[in-house]
Amino acid sequence: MVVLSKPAMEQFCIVKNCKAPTLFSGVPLIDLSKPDSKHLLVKACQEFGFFKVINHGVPTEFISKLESEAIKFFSLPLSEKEKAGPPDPFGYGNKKIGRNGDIGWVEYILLTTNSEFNYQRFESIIGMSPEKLRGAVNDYISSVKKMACEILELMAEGLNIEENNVFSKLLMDEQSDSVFRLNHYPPYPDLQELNGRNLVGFGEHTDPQIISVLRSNNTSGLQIQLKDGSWISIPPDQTSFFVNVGDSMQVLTNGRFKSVKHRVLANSIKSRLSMIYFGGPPLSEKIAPVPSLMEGEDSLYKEFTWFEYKNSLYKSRLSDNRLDTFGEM
Ligand code: GA4
Repeated sequence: MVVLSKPAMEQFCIVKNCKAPTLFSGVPLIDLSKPDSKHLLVKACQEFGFFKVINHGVPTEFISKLESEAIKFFSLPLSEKEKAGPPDPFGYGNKKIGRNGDIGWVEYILLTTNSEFNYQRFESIIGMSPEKLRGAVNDYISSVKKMACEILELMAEGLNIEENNVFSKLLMDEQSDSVFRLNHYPPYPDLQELNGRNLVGFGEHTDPQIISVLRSNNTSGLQIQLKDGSWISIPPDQTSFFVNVGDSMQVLTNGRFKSVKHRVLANSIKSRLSMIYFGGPPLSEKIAPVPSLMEGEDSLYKEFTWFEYKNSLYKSRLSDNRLDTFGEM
């Protein structure tokens, strides 16, 4: 079993064990094979900014191939894994998240999906083949991106936007600034120390991009925040995908769709492995509400490019409300 080195507990974020551990049974379920899914999708994005997808078309083989590469990597000694770090911004990271002092009970690999990531970092790591890893990541991402685009097209249809591919074109663009992340949350066995509270694996935040598509193994931990501020635990499901509305989508829909606040709590028994595709626009893209959604409405946001948003987000802490800076007064 791989454990992260024992931290000074005061560095970590610990949360009260409220009603959250009861698994929530009301996660909206979107069946991509059903023609009426666009209406349910819109409702889910307005209410939760979050839903679960079945009949997604991503081959199981791609998921298991990438999962086994990830398990192989995360099972290695820290000194080997560190050869693929630091995440500057891409590569292996351990506990430190971002640049401004956030930490979590997590280790991860962050990759870009457009420009060439230098897989040579994995060359000298025992038992890893950069080519095999690259192949597994590329097969997985191209299939998940296809599903994400299908979902984005359904969202646009559900919002009665006539313009074709208004959202999906942003991900299809060769310059799409998308990110891929493999997160490993080792079990945290020292529960007595926590007095029934929970150690935070990945602190609360919203995703800055347009859409995020997550697949995890069967270990719980993911929680989302409801509109009333309460946290609910999402039952894991390794055969489905979970989708988050990101900050950029909230802006594109002039606030109709909600960028969902979420976090991951460490598990005391099992490790959690998740793979997340963050679909972002090209850097030069203006992030502004779609004109046809603006009839009789003012924009809730100042105009900004994805490049400007990224610059500001890397100066922020994980839990900051990053869209605040861009809200119209
Ligand atoms: C959250 C979503 C993605 O995981 C991520 C994260 C990024 C990072 O890990 O480098 C950030 C975080 C995320 C938002 C605020 C900044 C940047 C950590 C952090 C404290 C890759 C992303 O795009 O934004």
